[in-house]
Amino acid sequence: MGQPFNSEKFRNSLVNYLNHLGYHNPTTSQQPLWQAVCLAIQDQLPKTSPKKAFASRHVNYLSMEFLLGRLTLNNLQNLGWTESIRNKLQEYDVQLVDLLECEHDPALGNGGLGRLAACFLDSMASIEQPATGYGLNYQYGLFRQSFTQGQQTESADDWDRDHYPWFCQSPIPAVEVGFGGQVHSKNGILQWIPDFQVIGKAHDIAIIGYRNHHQQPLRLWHASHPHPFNLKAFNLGHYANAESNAIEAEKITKVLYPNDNHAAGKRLRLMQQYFQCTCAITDIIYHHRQAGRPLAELPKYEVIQLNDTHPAIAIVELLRQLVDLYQWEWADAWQLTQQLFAYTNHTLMPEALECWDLHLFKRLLPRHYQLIEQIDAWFSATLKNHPDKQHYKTSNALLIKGHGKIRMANLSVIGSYAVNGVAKLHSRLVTEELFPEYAKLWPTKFTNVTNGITPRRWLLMCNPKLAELLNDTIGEQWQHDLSYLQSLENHLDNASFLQDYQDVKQSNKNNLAALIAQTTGIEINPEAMLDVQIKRLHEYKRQHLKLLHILALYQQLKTHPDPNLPPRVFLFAAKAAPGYDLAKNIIYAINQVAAVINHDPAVNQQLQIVFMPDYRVSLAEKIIPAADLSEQISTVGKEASGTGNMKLALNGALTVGTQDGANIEILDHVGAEHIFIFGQTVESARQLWQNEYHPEQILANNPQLQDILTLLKDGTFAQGNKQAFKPLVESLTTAGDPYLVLADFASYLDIQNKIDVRYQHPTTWFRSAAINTARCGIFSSDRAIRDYQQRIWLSDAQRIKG
Ligand code: GPV
Repeated sequence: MGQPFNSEKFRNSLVNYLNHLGYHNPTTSQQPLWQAVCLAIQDQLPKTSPKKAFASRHVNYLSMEFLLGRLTLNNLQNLGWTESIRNKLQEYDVQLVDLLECEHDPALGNGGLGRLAACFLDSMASIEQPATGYGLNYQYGLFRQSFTQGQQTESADDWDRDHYPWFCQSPIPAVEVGFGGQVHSKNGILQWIPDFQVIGKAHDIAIIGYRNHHQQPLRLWHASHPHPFNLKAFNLGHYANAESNAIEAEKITKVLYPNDNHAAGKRLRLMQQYFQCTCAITDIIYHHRQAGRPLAELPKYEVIQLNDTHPAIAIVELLRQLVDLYQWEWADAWQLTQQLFAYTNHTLMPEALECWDLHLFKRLLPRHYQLIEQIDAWFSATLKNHPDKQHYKTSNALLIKGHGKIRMANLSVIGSYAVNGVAKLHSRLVTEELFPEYAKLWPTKFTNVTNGITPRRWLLMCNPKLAELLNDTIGEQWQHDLSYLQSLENHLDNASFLQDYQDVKQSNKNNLAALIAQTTGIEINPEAMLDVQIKRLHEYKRQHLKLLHILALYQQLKTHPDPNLPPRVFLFAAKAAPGYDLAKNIIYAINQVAAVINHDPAVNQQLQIVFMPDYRVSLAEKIIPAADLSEQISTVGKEASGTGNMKLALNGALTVGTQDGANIEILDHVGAEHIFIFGQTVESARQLWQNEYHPEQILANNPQLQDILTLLKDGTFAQGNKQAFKPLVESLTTAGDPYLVLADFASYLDIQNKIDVRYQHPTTWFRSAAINTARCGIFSSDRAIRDYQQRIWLSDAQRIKG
């Protein structure tokens, strides 16, 4: 049930806003019109949600990233107002579709981790799990990407946050956040006197539930300085310094760090983390006390979910506030803290596990450093009578003094009552490989919650034609409960349904082909198989394995033309972190290979390669509904879950994937005939690594692979430059191929041949595609949130009652 829409009120607000913005009729330029439309819609939203009795605690979801994507259509759709607004705008000769393109994606996240947070907010609002999201209001989001002669070029992502119309007024008190300074002892009481302070101001975005009159805040903090202009410095003639404090403070929320699965270890990043956590903890305590509740009851009403270790310093900040501001006994404060926090781990990659340099940490947060030493001492004390205590102390210490580091994952496990991984395999590896000792000490602390995706954005909104076909075939119930997609199974032998399903895919492909032509100038064959790999660029995600496959086909067609090979379009979209040279070299290599192959008449009727620049949520929404084949080919054990894999399968792409992350669960649900699995298992890979892996032997025994590497080394794709792809070639050879690309190459080619054969039988292919849609309901983020409720968020009392 949607919310009632008041057309007259909308018209009046719209005209008012346009006047206010200085435009006097709605047929004016599109950008201000889009803003006015959003503001006029906001005017109709109730200011508060109806109060209900809730089954579970209020969730505070702390994340450094929320990769929201555009909100306008999402909000209209969740409110049930799309048609009314579309019609109203048509009265002014304005097309809603055109207007929606005016919105610059809010890109306050890097990839999977940030997008998961956004899906979770949508689900929590939609299933009425009370929640507040806490994050940062970055002035610049993830960089924009373009290509210059095949190389990635970055530019700043100014999303014009000061005029973003989906922010709403939030009467939240500002927060003071201190940095640096010293800890003094006064009459036995410790006092932290920071060197400087910044002010955190809250900017709320309303997260609107699906057709349920429910909304709750995403609270993003913006840093500024209490005295933006230093009058004293100015009067003393220090003109240049008069604004320096303000500049320093503003820096904190200037830009999102562009690293995915990689810890930068920079002071400013730690400042961002601490700033965000202090604002969130202060706000949580403030609202709890406003409700007239004693502090000791915090864990009865609230839970704080940490989205990886980036906000882990919140654990220490809560402890600090209880001890220093509310004069609690240390032991009581620590006990309460441990009842409040839950930690989600999103990676096992060593370079992504955050470790802070002790000296940097101590200089910036001297009081927190003391508290961490006390937590460390508490942990040692709990091990006092443990038989294996020496081993525990060295392998699990929070502070590794010898190395001068603080390990944030260890802090997160020790400070939380629950720890989860994000797919079954990953959660198993969290206990077996990452924290085996903790898992032995506290076996009940560890659990799994497999990730999910919101079906509102990732089906209903991005694939309206498939949504309509589903409505016509099985009714609309799937929109509220995605497990209803199962009833599609009854239609799999219905030829006309399968034809409609195939027609939807073709129509989505035609639309994407037009977009590709417009953005890259490449005219793809819309009838070809559309094979997509869309995700951040990372060695472990193995875009270079895909490149080797393309080169194998190229070489095969050049030497033995084969008219029976079905045509394919290989589509990539990926950003590389600006400091990640090897990832950038892989982008360059793909672009250079594309330039040659796309212009070679001997192969370009069968092979086309497109690298779409500037991968972002709004682009994913256009690619996913059109894809035939979904590449999920990470090195086993490295991709914690993946969520693009779920979006693509739900929209009827068949997966080619390794037994990694959530691919394994997709396999379990869709069945082995409807997915293409290849490569090493976690166990066989573990053996390879343990017994010293020898990629040079694989190479020596595989002439095809040798020829392919020669192509990359002999300048064929780089106007004769033999060094162009040196980093890429070295990673596969002299650097020892740490991501097992060569180990999986043969089995990858083999499965790709099977895929070519299968694609030549459209009825079986599209039946499998429809089966993927039917069986992926489990990957709704509504299900994931219900799992969090059951396994983590319900208080003990609620669990017993329920
Ligand atoms: I840690 N993830 C990410 O996008 N950025 C990070 O910094 C870290 C993890 C991702 C994982 O790589 C994905 O496998 C996973 O699906 C996603 O987080 C959400 O859990």
